[in-house]
Amino acid sequence: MFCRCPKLKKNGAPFILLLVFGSLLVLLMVPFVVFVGASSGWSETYGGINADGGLALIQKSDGGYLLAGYTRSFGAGKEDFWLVKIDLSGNAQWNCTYGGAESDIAFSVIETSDNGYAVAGYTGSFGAGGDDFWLIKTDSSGNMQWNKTIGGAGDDYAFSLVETSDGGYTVAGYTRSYGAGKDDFWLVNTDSSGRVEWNQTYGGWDDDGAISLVLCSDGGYALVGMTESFGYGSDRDDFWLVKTDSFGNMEWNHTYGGTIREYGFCLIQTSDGGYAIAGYTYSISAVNSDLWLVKMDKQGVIPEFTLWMILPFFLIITLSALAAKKRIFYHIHACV
Ligand SMILES: [Ca+2]
Ligand SMILES: [Ca+2]
Ligand SMILES: [Ca+2]
Ligand SMILES: [Ca+2]
Repeated sequence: MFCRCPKLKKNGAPFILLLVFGSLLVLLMVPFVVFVGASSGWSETYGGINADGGLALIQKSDGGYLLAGYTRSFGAGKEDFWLVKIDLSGNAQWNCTYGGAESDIAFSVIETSDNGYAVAGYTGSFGAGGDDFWLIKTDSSGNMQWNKTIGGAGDDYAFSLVETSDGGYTVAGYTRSYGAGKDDFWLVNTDSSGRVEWNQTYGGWDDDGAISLVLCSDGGYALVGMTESFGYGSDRDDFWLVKTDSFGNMEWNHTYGGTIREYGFCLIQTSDGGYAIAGYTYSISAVNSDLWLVKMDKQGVIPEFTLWMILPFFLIITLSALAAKKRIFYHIHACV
């Protein structure tokens, strides 16, 4: 089955036991229910007997939530894309699976301007060979309106997507089918029906993988991930930030990292027009890896500790030294 929207069932227990213990619990927990009802917190699990996971979460304009990820419990085989719509109290309102016999995993979801959803990830069930980008468009109830595979003979993985101002979509990830060698950043733009309008690869001879994509305030794009082609090179992965214009032409790029491994996973454009990247670092950590947050300016530059910053301290120290020397001179002169 290609697309299913089954009803989620709670894991079963004998009805009588549930009735007895349920009644006792209700009596015992009345004070707690009143307390919990007054707060806005809750926790819920969603899934079946096999492995199921959430990889993306958005809050909807109506205040509910949409989870995207994968399910091995439901669907057509191995992992399938899984969307779960949740109300404000954590109740699953509907869920849909999308996929075929092989592994299909959703990494990113957005609510679209028509109140539907666009989902990006990869599919091993369909496409041109290996894994391919898989872009799915649904209505507001999760019913699939169209889907597109994008890729070549190698493995191609989509991790992030945005809706463009003309109602199209731009998807980022990495490709082994095209580019300069091994994995390359891959940025693909489509029209509102998922037809590819342009695509660009960025990378060198070694592995380069984009994870996060931002539609920038100037209409261009910023992508972040890791590179082994640039920076410290092979087996010493660095954060790699690539800035492009609105057609994916690279404007500038920067690597950030040290002599060991750094992976950049999350990217935002900050309110001052700069960028911030979160990921992890082995080079600049106490033990093992540390979370690493890097803030840079509009050109991707981390401001250095420049001379003008230390100039006031230098002047204060010099003047203090001169004043001290003068006091000593007067002291010696007075003693003679
Ligand atoms: Ca599948
Ligand atoms: Ca492929
Ligand atoms: Ca490469
Ligand atoms: Ca590194």
